[in-house]
Amino acid sequence: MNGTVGVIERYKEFLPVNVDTPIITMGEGNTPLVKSTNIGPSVGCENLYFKLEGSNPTGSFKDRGMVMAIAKALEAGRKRVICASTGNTSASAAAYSARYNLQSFVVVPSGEIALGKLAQAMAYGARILAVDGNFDDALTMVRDLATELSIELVNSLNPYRLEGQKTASFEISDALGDSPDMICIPVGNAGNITAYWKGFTEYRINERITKLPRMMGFQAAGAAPIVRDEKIEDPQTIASAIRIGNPASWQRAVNARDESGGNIDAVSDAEIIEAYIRLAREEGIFCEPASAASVAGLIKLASQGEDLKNLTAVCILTGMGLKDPTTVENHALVELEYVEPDVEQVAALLSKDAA
Ligand code: AN7
Repeated sequence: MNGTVGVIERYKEFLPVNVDTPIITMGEGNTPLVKSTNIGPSVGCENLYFKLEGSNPTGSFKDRGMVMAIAKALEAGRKRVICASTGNTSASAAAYSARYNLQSFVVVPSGEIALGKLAQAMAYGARILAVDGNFDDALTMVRDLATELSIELVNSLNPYRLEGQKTASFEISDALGDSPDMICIPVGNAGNITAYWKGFTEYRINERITKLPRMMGFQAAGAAPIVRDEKIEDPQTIASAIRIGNPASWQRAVNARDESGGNIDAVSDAEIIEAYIRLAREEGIFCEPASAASVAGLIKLASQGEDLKNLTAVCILTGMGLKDPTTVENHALVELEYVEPDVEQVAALLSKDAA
């Protein structure tokens, strides 16, 4: 009986796989590419798709890269892995480590990661170090720790992470039959925009696609070092996943932007929350706030007069909404209506509202 085919098996000809690389998986990749029903038409973009990366095993795109990084760690005989994280990398590292009998250490900015992501790291049994500082401080520390203790670093500084993550652009191209015209993607540590661009360019070289997309990256306004072209000492945004002031793949994201004729812009927290609620209420898609930055960005492009009519655009929804229940509580709260189990009373209440 064949097991589930993951991204390593499916795309191994494009990945650093040799005879000693274990073909591991927990079903990452092959995520839905869903056409927009309401938001696209409302902004004049008839061919808008959402790539639902929240459908990965731990609820974010990180699993595509983590499976590759863990495979290479196993190949090298490593026993322990470490990462700094705004939450999703730690959830993914902890899960794949648990599955393949590695010990995981995750370093998170104290008090700044979404509740569901912390719950995941705990459930998977990671050792969790909450550092008194932000993500950038945590990343600086783990780089040194990894060297000092000879532990495998599984942040996106690990080149295998981006190799795995580039498979998302293969899937999008395979599903659409060619490259889309535009990718809208949130930017934090800037690994994912780098990985997507690498994937599209490799597919183009191998003549799997005939064109390349414009890469449109979006940072949160309070955490927009690439847009402002300077490090942000104290980044702030409601989208905690992308609260990053000094991205590791900064220059490579700039290259992806420039080589693709794209742009990296900022969206405000208000725009992020508006897109987040619209996705849930107009598309039935519940993503996390950072993911909604991609859609906030597309809406911003439309409002600036960008003609989206004849192009195919894909917004990358990087993580799923359940990871961050606090944002729902604070920004999308619906008051519960307490009722008795009495049909007539409830019917009366509901028909009153309908009138
Ligand atoms: C949902 O988990 O950096 O630009 O430590 O969780 O590749 O960093 C997460 C980033 C977008 C930004 N959307 O991607 C981490 C971490 C979600 C994310 C990003 C992240 P990059």
